[in-house]
Amino acid sequence: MALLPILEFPDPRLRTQAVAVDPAAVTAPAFQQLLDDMLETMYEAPGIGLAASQVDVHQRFMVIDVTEEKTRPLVFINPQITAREGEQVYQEGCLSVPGVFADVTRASRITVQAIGRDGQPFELDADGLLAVCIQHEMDHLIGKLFVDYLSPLKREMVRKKLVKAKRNAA
Ligand code: K1U
Ligand code: ZN
Repeated sequence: MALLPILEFPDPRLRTQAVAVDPAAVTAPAFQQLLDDMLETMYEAPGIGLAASQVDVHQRFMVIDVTEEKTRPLVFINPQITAREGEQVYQEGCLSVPGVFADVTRASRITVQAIGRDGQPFELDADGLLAVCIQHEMDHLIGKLFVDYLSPLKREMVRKKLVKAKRNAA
C-alpha cells in the first residue's frame, strides 16, 4: 500500500481529460493495487472521495466513501450519469483545493452506471452527499474543479491564496 501525492490547484495537470479504462485491465493486480492506494490516500487525507486525475492518473475512475465509519468503499470505473433530477446546494471542499469551501448547486438525485472493482457493471441510485460526491469526482475526470462554479474574481482569489501558501511552505 502507498500514499499517493495529490495535485493541488492551480496545477494544470488537474485540467487533463481522463480516458476510459480498458475493462479487461480492471482485475489486473497493478490496477487493483492502484485502487487500494487511492482508497488509502483518500482515507488518510481525510476525504470522502478521490478521482484518479487528482493523483495524476488520467483514467476514468474514482473512489468514494461517504460513511462516517469509513466502512463502505465504492469504486466507480468509467462512470456515466444516466439520469438526474432536482437540485441541491452543498458546501463543498476538495483535497486539491485545500482550505477552501463553497456552495455548489448540483442534481439532488442521480443514477450512475459504472464498472466495479470486480470488473462487473453496476447501476446505483444516489441522493444527498453521495450524489454530490459522485458529481464532484466525475467533474475531476473531465478536468473541472468545484472552484469553476465560482465567479472568476473569487476563483482568482483562491488561486492567489494557494500559490502564496505554497510559496510560504517552500
Ligand atoms: O474530490 C475531492 O477532492 C474529495 C472531496 C470530496 C467532496 C467533499 C465535499 C463535497 C463534495 C465532494 C473531499 O473529500 S474534501 C474533504 C471532506 O469533505 C471531508 C473530510 C473528512 C470528513 C468529512 C468530509
Ligand atoms: Zn475534489
